[in-house]
This record gives sequence, C-alpha cells and structure tokens, in this order.
Amino acid sequence: MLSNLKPQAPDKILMLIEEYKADTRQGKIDLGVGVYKDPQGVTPVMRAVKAAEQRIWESQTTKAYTGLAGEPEYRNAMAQMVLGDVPADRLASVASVGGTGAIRQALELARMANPDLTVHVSDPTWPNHLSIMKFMGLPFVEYRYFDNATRGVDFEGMKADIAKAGKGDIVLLHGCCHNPTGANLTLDQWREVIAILEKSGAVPLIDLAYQGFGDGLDADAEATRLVAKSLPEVLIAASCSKNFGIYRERTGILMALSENPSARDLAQGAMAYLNRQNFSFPPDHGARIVSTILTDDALRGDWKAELEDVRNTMLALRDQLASELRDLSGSDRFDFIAQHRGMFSRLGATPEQVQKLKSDSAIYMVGDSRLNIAGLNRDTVPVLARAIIDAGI
Ligand code: PLP
Ligand code: TYF
Repeated sequence: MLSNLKPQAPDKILMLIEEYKADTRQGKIDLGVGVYKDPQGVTPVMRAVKAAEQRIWESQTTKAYTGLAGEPEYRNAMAQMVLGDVPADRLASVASVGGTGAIRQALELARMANPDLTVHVSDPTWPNHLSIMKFMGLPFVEYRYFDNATRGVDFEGMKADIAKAGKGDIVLLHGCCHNPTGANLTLDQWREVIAILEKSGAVPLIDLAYQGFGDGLDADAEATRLVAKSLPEVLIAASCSKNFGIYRERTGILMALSENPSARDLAQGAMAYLNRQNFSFPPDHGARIVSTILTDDALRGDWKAELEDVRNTMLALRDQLASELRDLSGSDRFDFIAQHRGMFSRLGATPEQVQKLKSDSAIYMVGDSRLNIAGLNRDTVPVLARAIIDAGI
C-alpha cells in the first residue's frame, strides 16, 4: 500500500536550512527560515519562559488531559493579548497546535459553515497557506498585494480584488508583519478593507503570527482589534511561536467572533469538535507557559521587555541595512527595507540574483528574495549590502 504513495514536493524554506548547513564556506549568512536569532546567531529561550517553566515544574500536580478547547486561563489571556477588550458574548476559542493548526482549523470551520466558499489570499502569501488549501481541496484565488515597483502594497489592486469576495467567502489577511513581503497596510487602509468586507459579507481570517515583532505588542494588534469591533464575524488564528520564542511547543489559538451568543455557542461546539477529530486535546505545555507569563505582572513585564529588545534589534538592523544601501547605491531605492515591518522583507530580486547571492557570497535567502532580517547582525549588514549591489539588485 505505502509504495503507492507519490513523492511530495519538499518545503522550499525548510530545504534551504539543509543547503545552508551543508555549505562549508566561512562567513556564510543564513537569512532563510523565519526564526528569530540574536546578534550571536542564537535563538534563545526567553527569560520569562524559563521562569514560567520552573514555576510549572514546581507547582503542576497532574498532566491528565485538559479540555478539548484547552485551558480557559490560556484562552482568556490570549484573547486579552490579541483583542484588548474581550467581547465575551461573541467570542469562541480553542487552543491549537501552533498557529498553523489554528489556520487549518479555521479553514475547516469555515468550510463546515459554508461548503461553497472560496478563500481569497494575498499574492504572495505564506506558502503553507496555499499548501494547506490545496491539500484540503479548498478553492482559492489570489488578490493583488505586493507592488514590485515600490516594494509596498498595491492597495488599489488589493481593494479591487477583495471586493470580488462574496458573502461567506474567506479573505485571509496577515494581521501584521506580512510574510513574505514585510509590506503592511496602514490603519486607514484597514478601515477601507473593513468597509469592503462589511458590504460584501465576506469573512476575514486574520493570521496573527508576529504580534510584537512590528511596531509593538498593542500596535501590532490594532488592525485585528479594529476588524473584530467592526465586523459581525471574524476568525483569528494567532501563534505564540515567535513572540514567546516557543516554536517547538506548538502553541496557538483559534478565535471566532460571532454575531450573537447563540452563534458563538455553535462556533465553540464546532471548534471543540474539530479539535477532537484531529488530535483530541491541544498541547498544554506551551499554552501553560504563555498563561503563566501573561497572568503574572512580573513575568509579563520581563517578557514584554525582552520582546521589545527583539523588536528593536530587528528595527536597528533594518535602518542600518537601508542606510548602507543608500550609501552604496547612491539612491533611496532600498529605503523600503526601513519601512517594512516584522522579520521579513522581500527585496524584489530575480531568482537568478538570489542564486548569485548564494553562489558568490554564501548568503542564503528564500528564492522569492525574502530575507530574514534577524539572520543579520551589525557586522554582516555591510557584507549583505555589498553583495546586493554586486548581484545587480
Ligand atoms: N502564519 C504565518 C504567516 C507564519 O509565518 C507562521 C510561522 O511560522 C505561522 C502562521 C504559524 O506558525 P506556528 O505554526 O509555528 O505557530
Ligand atoms: O515562513 C517562515 O519561515 C516561518 C517558519 O513549513 C516556517 O513561518 C517555515 C516553513 C514551514 C513552517 C514554518
């Protein structure tokens, strides 16, 4: 039976990790997979996470199953972190297996509610969005998003395209720190998007994987909060992988906002049902770390301070890279790097230029010219800037 299986195309981002490892050149630079690295190249366990784990170790008396939806303490703390004011009469939520698990469950939920739906996704988007939808057999179309001329958002194109989404369709939006481009909407543009969705009755699914990596913990949630307040139905898939640095704990949450309490109860039941069909109980350790931190003033304060350091480190690297490139190119055409937010920027280079960076300079980025800013440090920024100019980008 198993020999009937077909080979699967590997994940290009994950493949790059292996290619980088196999490269024996001195001074190679890894700007591939989206994992935060400090200036020493280490992905640290955050201080508050260590402290929370110690507390859990000391106080936890059982590892019996949690509920199908996960622990209420975690879900409440996350709802508060993401939404600020929690509309309890509208909110259903379940803990999930990472942000990816929340996206998958969100799409399953949407299809249960509307078997005829089409999903509208940005061009480009995180490749796993496409891969999951293909696997599920969900019809999807892309809306214009990245403008390769400005390296910003093609907002007119985006508006025209998302206006084509019909009632009960899903429009997948990145809440902040767009992956892979780094180009984001302003709050005023979000207001326009909301007006379009309000008119059509299409439902937003917000993927929030980088809260705290862009303009700050609250600032990065502002768009999501605005959408949540303005539209009757909203799905939110949030991840704790990046902002708590607990990638391998697989910690996320799916939230669904409904029009009224009876729809909320239906959503809550369906979401718990979906967890049960897929894995029964969601993982608890990462969720418990998160709720331990968020519900303790001292731990929360320390976590926020470290997260701010992470964010500011990336912002400083953005500014340094943009400034080096301004000097080397004698133009401001790379200033978009300082305007982009989150871990990533799409350079807008050709695959050949990306290949040249790899072969000539041992600099690894994703084939679409997405680079992970956190893969740099003060010393490697000038090396990258020089290589970008030498590759003719
Ligand atoms: N969505 C986007 C856009 C991402 O980049 C990631 C990243 O890693 C995720 C969702 C989900 O991450 P995870 O499943 O590790 O929580
Ligand atoms: O885009 C990234 O690099 C991160 C990490 O299959 C990631 O989101 C990459 C590939 C993948 C899962 C996570």
